[in-house]
Amino acid sequence: MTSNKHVLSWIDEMAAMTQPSDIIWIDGSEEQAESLRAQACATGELIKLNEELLPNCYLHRTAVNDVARVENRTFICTPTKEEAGNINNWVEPSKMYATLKKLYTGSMKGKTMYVIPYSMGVVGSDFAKIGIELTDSIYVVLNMLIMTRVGKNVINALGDSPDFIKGLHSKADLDEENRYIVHFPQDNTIMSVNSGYGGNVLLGKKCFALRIASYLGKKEGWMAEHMLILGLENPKGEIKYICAAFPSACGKTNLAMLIPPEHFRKLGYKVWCVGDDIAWLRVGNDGRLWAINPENGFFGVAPGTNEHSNPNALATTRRDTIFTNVCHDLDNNTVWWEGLNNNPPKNALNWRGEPWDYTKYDKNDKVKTSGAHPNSRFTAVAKNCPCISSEFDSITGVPVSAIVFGGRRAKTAPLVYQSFNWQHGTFVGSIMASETTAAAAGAVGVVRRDPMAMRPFVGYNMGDYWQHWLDMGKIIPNPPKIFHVNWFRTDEEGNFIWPGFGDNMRVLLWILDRCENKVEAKETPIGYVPYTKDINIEGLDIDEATLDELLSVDKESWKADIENIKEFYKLVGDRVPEKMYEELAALEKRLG
Ligand code: GTP
Ligand code: SPV
Ligand code: MN
Repeated sequence: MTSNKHVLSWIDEMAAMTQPSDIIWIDGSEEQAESLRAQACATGELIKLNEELLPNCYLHRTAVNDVARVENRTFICTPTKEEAGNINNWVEPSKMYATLKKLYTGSMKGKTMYVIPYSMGVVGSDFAKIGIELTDSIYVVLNMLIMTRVGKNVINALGDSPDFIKGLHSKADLDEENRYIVHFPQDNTIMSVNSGYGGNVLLGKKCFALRIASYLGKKEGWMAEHMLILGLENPKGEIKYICAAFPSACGKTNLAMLIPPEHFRKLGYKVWCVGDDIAWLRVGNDGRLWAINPENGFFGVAPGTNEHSNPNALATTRRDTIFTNVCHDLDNNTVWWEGLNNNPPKNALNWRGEPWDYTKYDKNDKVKTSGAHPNSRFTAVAKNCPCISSEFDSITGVPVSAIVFGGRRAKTAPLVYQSFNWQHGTFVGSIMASETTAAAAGAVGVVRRDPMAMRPFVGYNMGDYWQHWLDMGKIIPNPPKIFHVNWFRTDEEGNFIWPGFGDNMRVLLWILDRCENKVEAKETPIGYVPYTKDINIEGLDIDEATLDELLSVDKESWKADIENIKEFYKLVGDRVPEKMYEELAALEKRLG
């Protein structure tokens, strides 16, 4: 498919090591995809679902010990440990290459190696970057065909250039002890072995579009962020764009596809989805910050997705979708997950493929008793989303009015606040914290610092990453305003106080009003907080006292948080910018 010497010699080298019996280039054609689906169905790797109810949809189960990203097995192998920083795992590159070589040697014996040329971003756009993933998994090929732009036009766009990201993936033995997700930023190289799960193996996504891209962005003056991109259209037909960074499984997909509450819908408000997970951001000629979504599909959390919480996501998954680790309803050959509806299937297999008894479900032990794994996902085509933005394929992207940070905080963080300026906004991002979720292996519900929702995804030193944010602020003449939201505040019984989901639009409207200087706000030690009257609660069953509570800033819990922030800054280490310490001291002073 190409005469590019850089591509061909690299493939030769990888094939000599992994020793596949066959090499097949993926051309992006429907015929080839269809024949791969058939092959995967024949071996049981995929299960074809009910063609009438779920056309062109498939179910896949991963190994039971391979259901989420593995942060402790993820490495950033820069020449020095200092460059990777304390937040990332690091091994000296030549040592890591040697370790990996052993694991890859002969790992594709008797198997086919698929060559997937893909583009992150619209082929031909200034934003776009090309990658090639080599994999021994048909599941990976079929997912990449949805999640990225794949095909001959990519290889044509690359021409004879050496400028592409090399990705090698082998499932090998799926051995947990020898599972490695490794990045060599200086070599434009990603190597993943012994996993078959999402973020570990779809190398265009977290590995390239966040870890490698964040490194490139630092070098080249742009940003790669764990952010959704949405357009909010007002009744006049004007659309303003917002990017929001929430940690994994904290509501990006939901917010990106929001359906306005009825009152607003009737007035003509609409939300358009540009992206649900990753944004690449650049300064435009007009001095604003512009965003593209480098992906082509959604790898979204299934549990909790339903007709009320996210009808757009649900509609997107009704065709051309690969479901991973959900529950299989055998009566009608469809899929189910917790939170889809109140009718769990009676004749079903759980995510492990075992007969499932829904009456045994225990929400305190989901992994053991649920039908679908808590981190089960759908891989769906972005263009199948009913609210996909007309700018989805735009080569320039969309201009960003606001950047929103957020996380799961039962206390401390109010519903929304605005930073004083870009530098303070960077500080607000740096101190983000959230309860951990099932998206990564490990304990769930533990509060941890997750700066900019990028803790697992920064491809270099976290301190330098914060400096990059500060530097970007200086080169954006007309920067977006920076906010922080928290949909997850709870009462004494642990119930969410804020209704969330579609009603989050009420907060977005305040945010946009602030961007346009249409509304005053209350200055507090942590930033600008709305006056209760300025959050429109028309049609919402919530009283002012509750809203007051949601918007309150509890100084004591903030003071307690300061200690934890200091410890975290210490952990990040020497490269924390001085400005961040100045902001921290200023916050402490304002809190009194
Ligand atoms: P990744 O794909 O892992 O990066 O996650 P994401 O940020 O896209 O997460 P997603 O939108 O799929 O959110 C998943 C979880 O957040 C589900 O359990 C949702 O029910 C819950 N969630 C999303 N929005 C809200 C909200 O406004 N309020 C509450 N209470 N829960 C929400
Ligand atoms: C996340 O964990 O933030 C995801 C899912 O978006 S994965 O692609 O598996 O990383
Ligand atoms: Mn994500």
